[in-house]
Amino acid sequence: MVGIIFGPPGSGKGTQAARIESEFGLQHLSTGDILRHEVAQGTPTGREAGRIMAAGDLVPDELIVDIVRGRLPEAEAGAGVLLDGFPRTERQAQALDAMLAGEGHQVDFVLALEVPEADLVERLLHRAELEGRADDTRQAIEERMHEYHKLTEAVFDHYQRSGMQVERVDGTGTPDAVFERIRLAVGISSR
Ligand code: B4P
Repeated sequence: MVGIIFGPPGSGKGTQAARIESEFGLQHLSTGDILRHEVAQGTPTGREAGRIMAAGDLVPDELIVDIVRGRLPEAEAGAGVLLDGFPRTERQAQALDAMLAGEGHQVDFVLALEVPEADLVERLLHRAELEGRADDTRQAIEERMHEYHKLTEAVFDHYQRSGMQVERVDGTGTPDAVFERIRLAVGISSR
């Protein structure tokens, strides 16, 4: 099974993906986490991505597609994979579709978390106080929202057009309340 958790920055993708992983056995593959690990390790990929991420911009499609291509087969091997933060552009969505088609697979569901922008900014500024993430500054958050509207929203349309199961989920309220809505929306059986 291949699922995508989709939504604007701060909508709770990482938070909910961790729960879906532990309850449904889908392996959580977060491109943001992978990139932050590369940055922390000081690898060539991390050096290229770190500056771009801190500014709130998207890293180049080719770089991220290569990362996912390298990890997808292993991640898919068990019960399936939940992609978090990927695809984030139409080109990434096309690349993913082609990768999966090569194995006779396709995206099974897309979960789209919906949260008003004012709440998103508040969540990210709150996280900045707790974790001090380089891209949780007011200026970078503004740029991330801009990139989301300019490039990432198109991914939602891409999957809706192709007739996939796309579920909009209200992402407001407590993480527990959001997870209950996800459980109802996707209806995947627990392992
Ligand atoms: P990500 O790591 O994906 O960052 P994000 O969109 O902010 O999501 P995240 O998962 O961290 O936050 P969440 O919504 O769970 O990407 C970071 C950067 O990496 C990108 O800007 C880009 O530069 C680069 N990148 C990654 N993938 C890429 C790709 N495919 N192509 C190009 N570039 C890519 O949670 C946010 C906060 O809200 C948390 O503090 C959480 O505790 C809180 N929260 C969650 N649920 C809540 C709730 N219900 N109520 C209150 N708070 C809640």
